[in-house]
Formats: sequence, C-alpha cells, structure tokens
Amino acid sequence: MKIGIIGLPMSGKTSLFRLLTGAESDNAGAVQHGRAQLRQTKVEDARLDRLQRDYRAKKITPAVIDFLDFPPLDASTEAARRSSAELLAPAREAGALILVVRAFESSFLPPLRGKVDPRADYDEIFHELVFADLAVATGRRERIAKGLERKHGEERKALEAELLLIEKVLAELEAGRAVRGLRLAADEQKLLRSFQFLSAKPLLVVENCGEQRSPIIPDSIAIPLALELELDALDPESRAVFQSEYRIEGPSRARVISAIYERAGLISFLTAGEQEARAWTIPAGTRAADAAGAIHSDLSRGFIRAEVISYADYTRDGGHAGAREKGHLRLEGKDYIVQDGDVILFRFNV
Ligand SMILES: Nc1nc2c(ncn2[C@@H]2O[C@H](COP(=O)(O)OP(=O)(O)O)[C@@H](O)[C@H]2O)c(=O)[nH]1
Ligand SMILES: [Mg+2]
Repeated sequence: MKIGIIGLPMSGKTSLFRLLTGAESDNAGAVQHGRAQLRQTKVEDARLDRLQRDYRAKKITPAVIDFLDFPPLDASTEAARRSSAELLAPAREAGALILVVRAFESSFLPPLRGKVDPRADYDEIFHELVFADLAVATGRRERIAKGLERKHGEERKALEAELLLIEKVLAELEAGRAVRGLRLAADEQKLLRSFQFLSAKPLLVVENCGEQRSPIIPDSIAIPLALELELDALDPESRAVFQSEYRIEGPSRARVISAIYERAGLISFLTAGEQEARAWTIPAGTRAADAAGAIHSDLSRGFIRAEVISYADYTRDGGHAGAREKGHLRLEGKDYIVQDGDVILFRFNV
C-alpha cells in the first residue's frame, strides 16, 4: 500500500517521511514518483520474531508500506491551486493520506500566515482535496452527459447509475464535505473506488509540535518531528537521556503505522514455515479464500481449508503443538473472516 504525505510548505512533511522510512536525508534511497518521492518501509511486527524462532524460519518477511513525500501544496492563487491539484495526482493511487500540519513555534521559520495555526492549515489542505475532487467529479459528469446522448440498453443503465453516484458526490463536495462521509451501498462504494477521490481516502493528521504535547485537532497524532529525528540519530544510551529530558514519547513510527492500519481498515495475518515467517496485509473483513489469494491465486482457486490459530492462543499455548493439543487450532472454510494476528496454514489443491 502507498501512503501519501501531504501538507503546506515547511510543515514537516519531509521530516515525517524521514522518520517513517529512516531516510538519512531528503532523498537518500528514495525514488522519484511523478513529482513525489517514494520510499518503502518495513512494518515492524514482534509476532514475526516469535514465529521465526519457533519454526526456525530462514528469514522474516514483514509487510511493507510505501510512503510518498509530496512537494508543498499552495493555495494562494487560482493558478497555484490548479498546479497543486496536479501535484496531487500521484496521491490518487494512495491507499491513505497523512496530512502534516505545523504546530511548532520557531523564530527562524516565520509561519505562513503570521502565526502558527494548525487548524487553519488543516482547513486549507482539506479544501484543496475537496477542490481537486470537484474537478474530477465535474469532468466525469460532463462525459456521462455526452455518453447518455448516444448510449442505449445496458450501457445506458450503467451510465445512469454512475450519474446518480456522481450527483451525490458533487452535492457532498459542494457542501464542503469529504466524500469519505457519504453513506453508500456496497455496489456504489465499489464504483466510487474507481474514481480515486482524494477526500474519500482514509486521512491521518499529524501535528508537528515543537515539543511533546497533546494534539489540538481531534483524532490527530501530535509528534515533535524535529526532536524525534534527533533522537533517532543518537546511540541507545544518549537516546534514553535525551528522551526523558525532553519527555518525548517516541519513537512514533509504530504509532503512525498502526494508526494508518486502523483508519484504512487493514489487518495482518501471519504465515510461518522453514522458509520464512511472514505478515500479509489485508482489509479487515476479508474471507479466508480471498486472504489465501493475497499469497497466490492458486491458493484461492484450489482452496480446501485454512488451519488457523489466533496469535493470542498461539502464545498462551506455547506454540503450534500446544495450541493443537488444547483444541485451539481451528479448521476454517473459505467464508471464515480472517482476524488480525491469525497464524494460518492454507490447504489447497490445484
Ligand atoms: N524548530 C523546529 N523546526 C522544525 C520542526 N520540524 C521541522 N522543522 C524545520 O522546518 C523545516 C521544514 O521541514 P520539512 O520537514 O522539510 O518540511 P516540508 O517542507 O513540509 O517537507 C526544516 O528546516 C525543519 O528542520 C520543529 O518541530 N521545530
Ligand atoms: Mg519537503
């Protein structure tokens, strides 16, 4: 999955990108992705260490997340807004967005509007996303209208359904609200995904506070990014001293990643064998047969059953053999809804 990091100039986007990906400098190891920088990070998962030990697996293969660091957005003029909307194009492929807002004071970096105002920064970018989506939805409505002039039968029906959805989306956007909040039927949701509306994506707000404190914007995470980056660069001993002196909660990488998983409705299931102990990221609510398909389409096609132990049972019973003895190894069919931390062996036949 890709996560786009967006925000106003000098809010701390690149600082967060570096903290999350461990990049030493602005572009070390990052690749150009449109006009954004892309870098991959491993999702640390202590459960995999345990599985590797028990199964004597050769390696651990963690889940990975791609982070995209965007150039600054600007909403000062109409032309700037248009180019900001273009800059955001690669964000359309992202599975979720992180919006960084400045909440730190600094005499060296004068704030954009004369004072530090995370709420105003949030509102500005929020409207940027709504603006970009309005452009997409309006364009689509025009094309549908043209299509309706000459299409008949099933094709016409599909266009009419799409038009109905686009009208709902436009009403929401014109009222200044995110597409995310729309209550839609399952088939509408599926259609909606094809438009990749920015304001439909899960959004996590990170307040870049100068020092550790609680966030101002509800449901956001406050991180003293500059301090945490300094912390990251220290050796373990100095780190402990520095951390208590500045009362930094950090490291925030795990906190941010788990918040993204939660907002994007993602979970991980685990597999283990001699070759590797591995985490697989899937949407919550995924059926066992589809989860198997995340590994290989053969596993889904030839699905026989899933042998499942919850990670909690796994540790409580002292591993696979213990769980089996206690009757905690379950045989599940293809409609079983996979849970976070399920340790699974898929039986299949092709
Ligand atoms: N004083 C202070 N400076 C910070 C803090 N966070 C970031 N900066 C500085 O603000 C500038 C912009 O940060 P950067 O992460 O590059 O922001 P971007 O433009 O959003 O990518 C850099 O010079 C950072 O060192 C902070 O918490 N306190
Ligand atoms: Mg930057």
